[in-house]
Amino acid sequence: MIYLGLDASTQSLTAILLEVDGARRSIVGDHSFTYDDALPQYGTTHGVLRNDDPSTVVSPPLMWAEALDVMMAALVERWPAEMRRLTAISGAAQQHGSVYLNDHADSRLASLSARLPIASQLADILSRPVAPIWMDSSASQACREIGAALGGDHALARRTGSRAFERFTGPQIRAFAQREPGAYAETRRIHLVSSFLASLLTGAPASIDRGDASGTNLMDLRTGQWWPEALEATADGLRDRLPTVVASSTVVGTLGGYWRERYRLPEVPVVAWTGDNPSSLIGTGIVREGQLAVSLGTSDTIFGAMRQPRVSANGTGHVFASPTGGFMGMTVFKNGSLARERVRDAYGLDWPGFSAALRSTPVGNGGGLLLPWFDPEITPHVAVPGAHRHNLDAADAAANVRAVVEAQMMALANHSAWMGVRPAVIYATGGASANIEILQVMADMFDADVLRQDIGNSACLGAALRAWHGERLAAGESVTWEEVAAGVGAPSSAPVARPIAEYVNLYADLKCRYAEFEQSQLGHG
Ligand code: XUL
Repeated sequence: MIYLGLDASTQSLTAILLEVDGARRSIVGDHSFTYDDALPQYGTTHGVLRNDDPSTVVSPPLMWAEALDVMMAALVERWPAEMRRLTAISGAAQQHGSVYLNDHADSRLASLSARLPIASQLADILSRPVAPIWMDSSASQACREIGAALGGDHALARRTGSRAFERFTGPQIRAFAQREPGAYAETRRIHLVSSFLASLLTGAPASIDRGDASGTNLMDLRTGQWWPEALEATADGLRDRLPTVVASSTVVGTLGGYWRERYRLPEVPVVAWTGDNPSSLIGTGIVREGQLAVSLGTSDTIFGAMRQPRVSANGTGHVFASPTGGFMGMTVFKNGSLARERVRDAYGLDWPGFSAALRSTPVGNGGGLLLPWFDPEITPHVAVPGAHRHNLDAADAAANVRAVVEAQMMALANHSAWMGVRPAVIYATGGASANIEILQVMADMFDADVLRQDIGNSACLGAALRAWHGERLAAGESVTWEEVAAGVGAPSSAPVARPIAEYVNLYADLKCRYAEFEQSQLGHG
């Protein structure tokens, strides 16, 4: 049986073909491309469009639709036999982004012609030509209004898992309805990136899974359904515009005629798509409480499974519904890979040069600190971007490389303390987990062994594993999450980095100084 997992991240689309044959699982194909390279006609940089205002970050939904076409064509060309034997599909997508469809959308999706590319047939179904994505931080006023209407930050966090965050879909919808009331009135349906892409595959409006619905400030975490008061506090007539919420393992439809005819594919179930972070939880195999994973991607995230929703008192992180039916805690940093690249490029380095700089500099950087807020930051909340240095010469390339990596690891450690987990092991994933020098800083900072997955894209692997789990469940066979997480999803058992006591002690002190520096720059010092 062959399962297709897709991951539509901020910068790229990735696919994994997973074969499950009794107890044996293997990756029989994988493919990835960036939107900038494969679809330059959309004019994105790192998958996004920006203007002069650093708080506004959007992407073209039609680019994601065309990317699905490009991907299916590539998969069928490279793995024709496997694609003909496809059993089910699921996906993961960057979280929070919203796609606004008008009255034409349903009938258009139901009657796509297999002879024409999909994107060319969707040009007039959008009531908003762009989708605000998770990097957008322009909805501050909407956050304040929603928070105030629903009893304040803590009350909102207890109900939905998070206080109002600018990138969350509810505040984004409110900001859109206020700024463009005419376009909002023309909006028939609002999808998350995940449910939009699932709808393109099925040719009908797809439900939103509970994991990704947790990133909206609109779902009641305990009931797993939209929270009526939050819908009302966000925008008029919102209930009618949102798809239903379903458990993550739900089959939301079957592969539509467009894909079957155009690529000669079988009529397979499509399992609900989820957000990339909930999907990574499955892909890293950390389905039990007490384990933590760090994903070093466009965003850096730290997350772990939770049996009961425990929100942070100071509003730092998020609690999401997990695809396993439980919960997950998470903290998110916007200045992830783009900040590492920014430092790499500012000093004319390549990745080997970046690693060499880490090797040549002392642990703790002689006390040199950097707050790498090149973009407005999510954690802690920073509206006006800027990098701040302490004891650090901006001209010293190697010291700045160490400073950005140590800063990111200190922020990950400090701002995940609210989860109350002191892990003996950290599961590292995402592009930058290929860099062993970065993982050594992680091991010393967390005083934990670091395990790395052989498969770098855990969100995509999670999607393929969820396709398997959901398809089997629909067929009446229940595969446990322990079984799903075993084997191909589990990281290799030998740590790739182990903590060194001397450096653990040094970082324990530096983490406090970093927190003080952060507070002083935020104006609370
Ligand atoms: C999660 C978040 C990011 C995006 C990036 O809350 O904002 O991790 O999901 O893909």
